[in-house]
Amino acid sequence: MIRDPDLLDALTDTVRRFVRERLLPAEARVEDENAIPPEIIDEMRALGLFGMSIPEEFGGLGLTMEEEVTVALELGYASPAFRSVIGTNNGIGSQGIIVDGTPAQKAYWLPKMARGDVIGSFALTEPDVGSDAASVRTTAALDGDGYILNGTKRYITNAPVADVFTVMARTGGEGPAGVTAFLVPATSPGLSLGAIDKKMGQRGTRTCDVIFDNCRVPADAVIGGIEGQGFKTAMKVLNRGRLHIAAVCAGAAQRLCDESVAFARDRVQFGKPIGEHQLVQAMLADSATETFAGRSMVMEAARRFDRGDRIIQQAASAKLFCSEMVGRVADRAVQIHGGAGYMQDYAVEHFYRDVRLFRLYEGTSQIQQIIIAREMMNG
Ligand code: COS
Repeated sequence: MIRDPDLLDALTDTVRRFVRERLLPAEARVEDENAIPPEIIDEMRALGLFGMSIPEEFGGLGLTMEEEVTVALELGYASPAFRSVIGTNNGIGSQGIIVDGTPAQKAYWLPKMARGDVIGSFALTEPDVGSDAASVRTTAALDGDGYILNGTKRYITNAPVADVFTVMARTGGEGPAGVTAFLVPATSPGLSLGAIDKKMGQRGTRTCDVIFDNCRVPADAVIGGIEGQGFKTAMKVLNRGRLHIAAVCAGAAQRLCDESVAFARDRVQFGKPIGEHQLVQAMLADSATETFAGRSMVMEAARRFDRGDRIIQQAASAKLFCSEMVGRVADRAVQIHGGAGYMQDYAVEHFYRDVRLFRLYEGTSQIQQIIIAREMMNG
């Protein structure tokens, strides 16, 4: 749903200009330094990007899903690490509070997150728990007027800079019904961080372990105040997150198409630009077609989300298709660039590594297939 097309156009234009004028020129520096320049983070704050999907009443832009994916398509055009800075505040780091938080939790955390003063992070994955999210082993034992958390969370995006974690921990028996979601400030006694992970790509985005060693939180840290709802909260958060990631993939695919066309126009072999050779044209055409398909899927799923339809299947389909699609597009982009595509002088080299993550996080492609098939079988 687009509430005001002119306003959305203005926002999209602003973000597009920001991406072209500020982010693209900083990509090489981010690769070299493995960090996002602080002035860029400040500019993102000023643009309101930390609170895109946080409701207006809490100081965010309150974008609908269709509006959010429109902006995410633009942000996806730059190195994924830039989007990741604001990704958790708009997605998995804040959505648990938005969808299931108590009024007090919303009033306390959301305005700070919307301003970018507080960075939220989502701690579900563990050393022994990834796809089987209902099996989390981190425990939260009731103790007087609070809970004691013990366990380790792994590969947690933005953990090194996070101020508050949405933590999935076991309060009851086995399975999904035993999982509760907690809001745990990074300063909580007993919470510590592991070493920064050395990743394949997405340099500039930091992940690490989050370790709970008798970490005490008050009873009002339970999201929504109800035990046993954490798994469902996580699933709802991921439904929205997967659509957002699909949009980022389609945005990255567009960038890879544009880089490929620019190179194919410039590079001359056999007496003409390689873009005039049919075998290169076939790769360009396949990439453009798949990018268009991905973009169309994302927009349609987002419209249905805003209508209030059940979009579990469509969000999973969009995530599955777009993350796999951008992998193929990145592969073709490197192929079109030839030897140059293997060199760090060209953006396609790091995009090739960066986009690999999209098939893994917020549910692997195989998990999306399982979700899609289950929705189909359950009618
Ligand atoms: N949206 C809303 N509710 C959902 C849901 C969704 N996408 N998926 C499951 N639920 C609900 C179910 O309806 C069920 O509710 P009831 O108890 O009221 O019936 C409850 O949650 C338990 O669901 P289910 O029995 O399907 O749990 P499973 O353990 O079988 O879940 C999947 C399996 C694959 C869906 C889940 O483990 C999953 O999504 N794994 C991937 C996790 C992931 O993305 N990890 C990445 C880390 S986060 S970056």
